[in-house]
Amino acid sequence: MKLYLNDISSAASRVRIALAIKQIEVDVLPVSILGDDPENRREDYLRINPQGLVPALVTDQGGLITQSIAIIEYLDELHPEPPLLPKGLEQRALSRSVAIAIAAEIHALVPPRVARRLSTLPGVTGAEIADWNRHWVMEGLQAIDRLLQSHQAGPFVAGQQASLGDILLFPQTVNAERMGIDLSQWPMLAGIHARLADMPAFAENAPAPRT
Ligand SMILES: N[C@@H](CCC(=O)N[C@@H](CS)C(=O)NCC(=O)O)C(=O)O
Repeated sequence: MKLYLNDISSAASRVRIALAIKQIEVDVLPVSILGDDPENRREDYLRINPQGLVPALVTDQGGLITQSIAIIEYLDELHPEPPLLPKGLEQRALSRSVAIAIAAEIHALVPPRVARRLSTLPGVTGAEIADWNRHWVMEGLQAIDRLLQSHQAGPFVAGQQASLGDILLFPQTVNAERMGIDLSQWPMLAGIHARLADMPAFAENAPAPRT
């Protein structure tokens, strides 16, 4: 299989974590996503992934899978052990809820293409874009912490094993810390983050810092 990615991408980090948990090897093809002429917006890459985003997986059959959650679920169905969703139905739903809250409600508001568009609007400064990013990450993580508290979650997002929800949570909390957000204001979230940071599949596949 071939995985198109960028090391700084938190969406690609999710897939790298899933691959590490399952010990699946793939060919990695880097795609630049920052700057004035990033590879992800070029025609060559749009022919591979019409959405122009990373990650994108090309399967052994030559099929294209886009969207990190769909890729992770594909890998989980292809190689069921160890499973990436808990056994209990409600726990599976909780794991998915957290994953979708991160992908759809937090990350979707703060990727490079949003910053690029905001920077073209009259009078919008770099500081205001940083404030925008911080706002959505803080509001989103706070809501997830409350959700996890209401489910009396632990030690991981949905039970005793790290699952899909944790795989999406970790790159987001790593990036939140890099933005200067103090996770200790959300003790449940901070506890889960710390346990994940101790696991090599997570720690070794965190998104790289932007240089
Ligand atoms: N919902 C998508 C998000 C993919 C995405 O936004 N990836 C970012 C990197 S983290 C990207 O390719 N950004 C390029 C851009 O925003 O122009 C997923 O989960 O795979």
